[in-house]
Amino acid sequence: MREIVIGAAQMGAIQRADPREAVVDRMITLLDQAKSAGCTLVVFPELCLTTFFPRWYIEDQAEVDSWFETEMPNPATQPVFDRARAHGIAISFGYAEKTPQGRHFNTQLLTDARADIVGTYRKVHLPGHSEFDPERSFQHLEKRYFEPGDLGFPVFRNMDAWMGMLICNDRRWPEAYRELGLQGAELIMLGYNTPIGNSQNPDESPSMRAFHSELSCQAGAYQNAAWVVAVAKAGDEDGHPLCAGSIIVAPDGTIAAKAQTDGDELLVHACDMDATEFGKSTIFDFKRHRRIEHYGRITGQTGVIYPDGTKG
Ligand code: CDT
Repeated sequence: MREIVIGAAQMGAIQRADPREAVVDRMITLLDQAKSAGCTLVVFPELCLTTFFPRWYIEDQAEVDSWFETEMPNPATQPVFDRARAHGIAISFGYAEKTPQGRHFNTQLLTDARADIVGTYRKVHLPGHSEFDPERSFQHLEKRYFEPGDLGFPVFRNMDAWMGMLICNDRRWPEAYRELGLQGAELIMLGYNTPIGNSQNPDESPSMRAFHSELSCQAGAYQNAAWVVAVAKAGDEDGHPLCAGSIIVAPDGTIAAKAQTDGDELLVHACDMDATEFGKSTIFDFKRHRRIEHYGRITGQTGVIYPDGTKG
């Protein structure tokens, strides 16, 4: 048995005017709850230090940069690392990263139980658009503010387990999970900010948004025999509601824990990394069953090409 007691630290809304220090206080409260619950690893949402700023069209680069972190930890976030270290809890959280070279990424970090960073992941699948779209009731400008991640899908040895990360929209792409699965990932941690209300599909209900989130995470867990911890930033940010429904999914695809609110809420589950062994050695024994001679299109093309050669 290789048990990790995991806390999925869902966070409620963060308004545009909320300073990082106020958010950090909330993260510390969740860490204290996690300590009381016996957690040894806590996962926070995507871009968890600020409001989901890609909904705002901002032309001034200095203002854009004000949403980014140029180092990690930094004075605002150091208290989170200090509390995690004091509790002996490893953490993973998402933030907007500006590198010393001036590059911008949507990033998630992972620490060990001493709060030392063991690795980072930069979001590969960036949804939305890059220019102001007057047709939309709200913007989704991730393609404007971030570059696609340049680190691939790394997997790290941490706490006697193989761990990888995805970020939000990545969870909808089976290729992302498979990249991690092919490196033996036993635990996949991801955070998300998923708007409710879709100006491109006004009929889509909030429950459909939540269903698709669960469906994607459960499929990714089952098809790679890995634990998936999916953590929302939820609630209403300045009139823009976000999908809640954080979940911890077992390697057989079943939901082990699920959030009940759209606010700050800690889900706790004791996750046995050895529970991944059955799936990895039977139906998803990749070495025996995968037929890579038939998978060329997966990496050879992006869009659809019909059998008659026309492009979709
Ligand atoms: N943050 C993020 O990636 N959100 C996307 C919204 C897609 S709709 C433009 C998601 O997949 O949840």
